[in-house]
Amino acid sequence: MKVATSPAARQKRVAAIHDISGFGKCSLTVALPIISAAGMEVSVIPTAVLSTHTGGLTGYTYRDLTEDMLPFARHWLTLPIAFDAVYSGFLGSPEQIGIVREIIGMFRHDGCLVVVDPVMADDGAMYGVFDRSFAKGMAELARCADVLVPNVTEAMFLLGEDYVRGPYEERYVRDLMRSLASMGPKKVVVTDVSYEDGTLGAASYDAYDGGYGYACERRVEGSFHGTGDVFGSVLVSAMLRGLGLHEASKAAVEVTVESIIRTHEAGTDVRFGVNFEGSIPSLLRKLGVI
Ligand code: PXL
Repeated sequence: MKVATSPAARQKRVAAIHDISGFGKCSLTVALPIISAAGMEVSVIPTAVLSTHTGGLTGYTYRDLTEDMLPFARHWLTLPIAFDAVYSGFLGSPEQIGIVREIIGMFRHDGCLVVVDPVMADDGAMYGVFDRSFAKGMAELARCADVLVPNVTEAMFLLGEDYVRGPYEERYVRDLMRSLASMGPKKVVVTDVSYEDGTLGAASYDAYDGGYGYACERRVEGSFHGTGDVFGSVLVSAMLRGLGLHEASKAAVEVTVESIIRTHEAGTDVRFGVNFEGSIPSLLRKLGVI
């Protein structure tokens, strides 16, 4: 058996900072399989452990791990390891916003991509576990990102703007992305953007060269849970495999929409997450892994 051992074959490593929801396919139960399948090692700092996610399911258990996060990171600092990306998502308490900023400061170096998904809202409303003051804190975390990946609701809340329902004028979304980039992140991808009824996509902006991108597919009615995490995990995987921002965003739209269509056709309860597993082969082909 021949195993690649050249320096070019060094395996990349991602620090993923999200909750683990036992059932419902979101956050770490999505980030781990997707990023691992793409060939990257994933180290995790869990923010909370829940029996299920909080979107439309009731009675879930919730163990907040705020106290454990800095000790995790400080332990890692004693090891001879570095991260190619830090990818944060759902946080278990408002105090974790400052903690994640501190952890990013510990692990940031020239070759490390900091990707922040400011998970807190969807479809015009904050998630029940968060309030509007959480959005102000999230804006502080967003300032530390190299790549910021909000959905369109989160984008408006980060900027302190009232939610406006789509379809949108392209100019409006471009202004939104430039405003987000002026907070700090040089690359911005906004999901859940449509310019036309019946479509769903993501817009991207790279402040380094002023370039915009937009990728869209057909919209399936319904609010499918965990799709932001599928999108973010594919985006991180694709960028670490060397795709540019707009290409990576297109791959993430395609995988997310394919997963939604597969789940819709199977008639699965939308709260139970999407069948992203069926898209792993096509993801690996898009990324040139196979
Ligand atoms: O997919 C975002 C997410 C992650 N984790 C938990 C959630 C949600 C969205 O509702 O509840 C626990």
